[in-house]
Amino acid sequence: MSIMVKEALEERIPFWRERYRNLRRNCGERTLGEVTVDSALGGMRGLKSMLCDTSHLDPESGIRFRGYTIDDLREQLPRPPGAEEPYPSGLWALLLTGELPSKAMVLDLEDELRKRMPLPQYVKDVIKSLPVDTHPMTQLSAGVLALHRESQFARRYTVGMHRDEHWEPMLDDALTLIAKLPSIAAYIYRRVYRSDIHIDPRSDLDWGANLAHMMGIEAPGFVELMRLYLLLHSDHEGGNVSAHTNILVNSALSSVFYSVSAGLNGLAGPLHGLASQECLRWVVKIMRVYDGVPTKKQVSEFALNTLRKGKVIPGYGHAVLRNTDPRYTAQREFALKHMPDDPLFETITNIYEVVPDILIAQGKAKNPWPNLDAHSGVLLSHFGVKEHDFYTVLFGVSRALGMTAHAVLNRALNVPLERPKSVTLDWLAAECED
Ligand code: HAX
Repeated sequence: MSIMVKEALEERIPFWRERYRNLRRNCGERTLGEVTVDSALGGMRGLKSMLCDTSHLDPESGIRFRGYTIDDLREQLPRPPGAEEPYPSGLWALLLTGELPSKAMVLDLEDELRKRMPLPQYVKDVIKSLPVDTHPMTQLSAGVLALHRESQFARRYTVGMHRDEHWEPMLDDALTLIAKLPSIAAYIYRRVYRSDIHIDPRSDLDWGANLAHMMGIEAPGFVELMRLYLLLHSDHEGGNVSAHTNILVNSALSSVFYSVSAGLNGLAGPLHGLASQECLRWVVKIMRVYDGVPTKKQVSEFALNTLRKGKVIPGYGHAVLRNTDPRYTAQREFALKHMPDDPLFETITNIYEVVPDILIAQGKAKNPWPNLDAHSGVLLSHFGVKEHDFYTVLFGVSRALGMTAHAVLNRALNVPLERPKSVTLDWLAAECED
């Protein structure tokens, strides 16, 4: 493998390693914050206790990918000829290398991904061995796990490899996984919802466009949506459930196939990535109950009823964000351009105007504003992907860009095994009595 992304990493890794070593050597004892009883009991919210260089989440303004906003990237990343949205693979190159890639670097990466795209038969067989009504996220996670057979990292580790070389086969595996993910996702889609009739990738299409093609969704605009979607869902710092799970598992020197599969299992939870399917279900249900686009009063009635039943409003709230998610806003801009009159879009606009006030009045959610999952399903549904159970699979394909970048970079820095200290309730009670 000799590709430009690898060369860029080879050039930058010595600098990053020195910085990492110096920080540990010179500031290792510096305190970054307090660990409170609430940290231990409340899901470690806000605890600054891990490294993630690919993106940073500001509670007010949202995500920055290597310092760039979503708008920056939509403007500055290379695009396929005539396309509105950039190559998602360009975003991956940015996450990995820390610098905006040239068009030549992205095309080089696209070539490498294209070569590795075909799916081995045994992966299809593993997926096929599951009952067809198995949740698509289970099928995705199983398919990714099965790919561990391809792991160059595992092979070289068994033979014996210096730890400073770990990142190279990790990158090789990351390329294999990212290349094959659209094929796995499309295989599941066609298996479950399209009579098990499959579509081969095309050699003239980029990674994002091939996903749309292999799913068989020909609606104009869907390819652009896929490129935007794959960019927006890719990375959200290191502490969210999927990213953190991947980092934790990878810290044991498990391959990216093991660690990303584990991360995907976290993404499959309704408080995380499954919120995208839950959200669209909720929207469709309101429209069914009120026979079309609901008025704001009807949305309010419906939302209050959801809360009364002790459920959350899907797509609203966030563990870190304290404002409307810019990923929601980017999708809203896309909808205003491509589907302003779609009744689903009108409905979520009414929801956006009503739900934050309801959550504020309820006084529990720290963030009453929408996250990206509040919008994504409406866009997918507009272009014909109406199978809600599948939405988190697309999220997973995108999130793997971030997860694999974390794995490669943490191996480059030789970040050690994660092993926080747990405490018992008795220990905490005794501590609090002092
Ligand atoms: N509807 C109703 N209640 C909500 C709420 C919502 N959308 N969001 C938060 N709350 C409640 C919490 O359930 C919690 O209630 P209790 O005190 O009774 O336990 C309280 O408000 C405080 O929660 P918080 O501190 O504001 O939120 P957390 O950091 O604990 O949780 C969540 C963040 C995203 C899980 C939460 O806001 C939620 O459940 N939202 C709905 C599901 C959702 O949209 N998930 C996707 C998030 C984005 C993401 O990761 N995508 O992959």
